[in-house]
Amino acid sequence: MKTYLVTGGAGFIGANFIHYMLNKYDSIKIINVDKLTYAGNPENVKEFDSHANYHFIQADICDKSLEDVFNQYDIDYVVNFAAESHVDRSIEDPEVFVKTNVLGTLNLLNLAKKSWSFGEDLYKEGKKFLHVSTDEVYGSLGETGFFEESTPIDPHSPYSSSKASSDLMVKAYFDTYKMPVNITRCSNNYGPYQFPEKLIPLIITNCLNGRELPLYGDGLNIRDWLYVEDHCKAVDMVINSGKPGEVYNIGGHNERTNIDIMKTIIGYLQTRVDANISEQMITYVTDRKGHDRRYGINPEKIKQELGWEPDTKFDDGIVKTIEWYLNNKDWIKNIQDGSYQTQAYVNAQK
Ligand code: NAD
Ligand code: TDX
Repeated sequence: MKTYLVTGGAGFIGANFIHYMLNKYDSIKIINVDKLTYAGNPENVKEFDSHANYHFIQADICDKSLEDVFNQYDIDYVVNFAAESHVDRSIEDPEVFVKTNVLGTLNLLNLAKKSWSFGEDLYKEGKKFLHVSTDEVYGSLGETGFFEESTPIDPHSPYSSSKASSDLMVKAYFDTYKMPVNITRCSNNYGPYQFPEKLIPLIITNCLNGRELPLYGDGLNIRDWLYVEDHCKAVDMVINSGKPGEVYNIGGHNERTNIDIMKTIIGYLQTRVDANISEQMITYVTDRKGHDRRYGINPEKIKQELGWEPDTKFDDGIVKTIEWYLNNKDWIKNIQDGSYQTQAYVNAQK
């Protein structure tokens, strides 16, 4: 039985990954280490509270005493989702991004290295440190071309710079110590459990609450959207079959302008929920500082080498996502009134 140390598993993608893995495999164990920052919500994984192969630990990835976790459980795979993830917050306060994203990743690398006791030039079979990164480390594209794994990193925001720094540290542990690592760089995710500060859940929840829909700049910035489960499937494949030391880009060629995303959500909710939900709710606001214009992933490497393909088309994924938020109004309410954090604390103490 393989044991996975998943960090950040109470957040959006980490929680979806835990759902994906525990539903797919009977014979794995998952240890979820999450600090429960504002972005962590134990409700996202509550259905596994009494699952025999799941264990939750509230801890900071920067904490050196996490060595106890490596000692207690025989960890085979580290899957590092934990991060400060919101670009706008990084522009306001970069420091915590460096602490968690850079120093936290370094701490995990050190703990894994010690626990796996690598010798000289030794790739240890069956061990893997998978670092979940982002296409934002490549910077911004013009109107043509895509991010390749060979595209030089050129991050612009404090968030993407911190992710790029952690990527380089992971690469150093492969180059220097031969630690079997992979780095995945995925495009924008959407789906259930995404915190409503990010574009898609923010627009859905603001539509439902009759609030303005803030659109940055001219609304024509482009993001490449992937349904979260397809990202989880790719991470699983890279853990099992990715060549040590390699970077894998993940994306489904689904580029949309932000205004297009807003109009799609408004159009669906207008007929599904309330005819008063309209494009008049869109409010053009001051642009994000240093706002990257366009992201677009070339996923050929993961397709060719590992046989990965996305399963969910955007038109289906966005409907599934909107319906999830409509069916989980208490989840939204608990975030909006802040009770998810008290609740989170109480649950974590159990
Ligand atoms: P999120 O903000 O929803 O979740 C982050 C989780 O990490 C939270 O549960 C939080 O409590 C936890 N965390 C934060 N600091 C921690 C610390 N110091 N110690 C332990 N836990 C901590 O983020 P997400 O959107 O799920 O992103 C997960 C990962 O995927 C991140 O590394 C992000 O850079 C990457 N990524 C995200 C996207 C996207 O579109 N959301 C795309 C590509 C890559
Ligand atoms: O209110 C908004 N209005 C708006 O126009 C918000 C929150 C965003 N935007 C724009 C900015 C971006 O062009 O929408 C686009 C998407 O914004 P975010 O949801 O904040 O995502 P982004 O900045 O693209 O970063 C996301 O994808 C890559 C994740 O937050 C990162 O963690 C991931 O690495």
